[in-house]
Amino acid sequence: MANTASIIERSEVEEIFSELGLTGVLSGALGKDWNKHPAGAKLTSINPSTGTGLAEVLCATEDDYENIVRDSETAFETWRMTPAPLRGDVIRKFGDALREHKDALGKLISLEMGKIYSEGLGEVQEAIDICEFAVGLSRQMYGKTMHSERPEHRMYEQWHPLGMIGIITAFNFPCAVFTWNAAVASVCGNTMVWKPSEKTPLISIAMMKIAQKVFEEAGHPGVMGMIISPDSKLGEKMAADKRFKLISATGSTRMGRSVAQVVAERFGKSILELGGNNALIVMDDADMDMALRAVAFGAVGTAGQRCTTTRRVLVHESVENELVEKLVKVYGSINIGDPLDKDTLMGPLIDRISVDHMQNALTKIKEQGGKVICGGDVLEGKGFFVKPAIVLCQKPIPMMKEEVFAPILYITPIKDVKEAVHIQNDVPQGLSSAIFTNSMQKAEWFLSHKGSDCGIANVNIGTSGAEIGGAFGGEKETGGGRESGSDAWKAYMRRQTCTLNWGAELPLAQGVEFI
Ligand code: UN1
Repeated sequence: MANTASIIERSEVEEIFSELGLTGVLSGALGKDWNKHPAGAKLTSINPSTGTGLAEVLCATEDDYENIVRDSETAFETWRMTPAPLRGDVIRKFGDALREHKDALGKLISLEMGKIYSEGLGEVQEAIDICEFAVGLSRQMYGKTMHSERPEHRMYEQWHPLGMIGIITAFNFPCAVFTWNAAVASVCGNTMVWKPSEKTPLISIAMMKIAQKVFEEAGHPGVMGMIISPDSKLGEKMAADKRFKLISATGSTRMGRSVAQVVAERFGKSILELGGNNALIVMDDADMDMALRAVAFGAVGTAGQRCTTTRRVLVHESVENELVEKLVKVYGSINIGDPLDKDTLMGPLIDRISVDHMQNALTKIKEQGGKVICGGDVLEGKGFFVKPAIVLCQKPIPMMKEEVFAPILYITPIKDVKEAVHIQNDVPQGLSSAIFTNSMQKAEWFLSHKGSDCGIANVNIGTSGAEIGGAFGGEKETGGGRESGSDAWKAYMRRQTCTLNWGAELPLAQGVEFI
């Protein structure tokens, strides 16, 4: 075989892959079978901690796309007929398999994406949790019954699967966000094709291989497929392809805007989980230690590369100095380096482009009057390491309205909760928000309809690290979609309202008389 793309140098990857049973050619086109004769172009997975290649993967071609889509459509015919609790049982096994390989997957996430091991493990746990949620859900996809206004009539609604769906995910949560969609969508009876980020092909292949093994053993090959390609055309093709009844897209607002338009044009459905620009408000009566820890994790965790990352702290003027002083100390004590080293709290950014992007943003921030009081430097040597930055802004500056996917934290003083919420909401995005206060009035005001306009609003909890039980997503340019828990499952199904006449007359609704 001409193509021999495979693991390059890191023995860790070799170990992890052999634990996961992933041997031979690494194909980014995974259909019904592990693609044994891939023909696509080579893509190198880069370790962001060293800047060197971890492994080479063969990308999906247009032919692979067609085959995988066809298999997925075929699989839908039998999967839809499988009772939902039995579908749940397959997802239970998928969750068990993730649990079995939790350490290896967590390690692979750290190697390929760069988040610290504890966060890598946390991400796999999030995937396990949503599988468990989906198992329960498989017996709870309830429809309502209504009282008909007509005699001897019964009215109810039921939920049917949509068909084949497309899942587009970003590099920062390659395992959890796929599973939020895949676990829920599959108990709903859908089949799916996943297009992960080309920046994290190895963890995506590992996840898909685990899923496919479980589905194959359960007698349902083809329910999950995957195409990896750095070519944005394949993503655009998915968005335009009528066979995908729903496109669930997680990523930048720019990507989401184009996906949404193309999908809407053909009357498809979409779930959009796009950019965030999350603020954390610290009031004068807040527990400072708690607030401090929440800000540190929210702003520095995952090197500022979560959509829920704390990007702005709006702090009461009377406690600003105290918070800033303590925060600068905390920033100074944060170990930056190898994400697999247990003392490390911050790993690298995903690539050189992100490093440059952060530097350009800092230049603009300074031009606009922002005062960088700590961090922001690029660390010399291998990999894509930076120091997290704190920027003081007496008043909001235009850059504060942009999501920069890097650890830049703005701190702005506020006089009261109303001013804080006004500044918080005065950005195009609306994902996550938080307030630290011990005042019930301030907390409730923040949570009221006059308060936070975000999809997530927390009290005495940071902006990131949401649990899977709630619906996840946000408003405005965040896209309005909801994934994960609560009743987010409804977006993966079509609702049917059924009215049944069991009488011998044909009364019309609203009392209309006809023949
Ligand atoms: C994302 O960054 O796209 O709430 C997802 C959190 C995580 C998920 C983040 N549970 O921070």
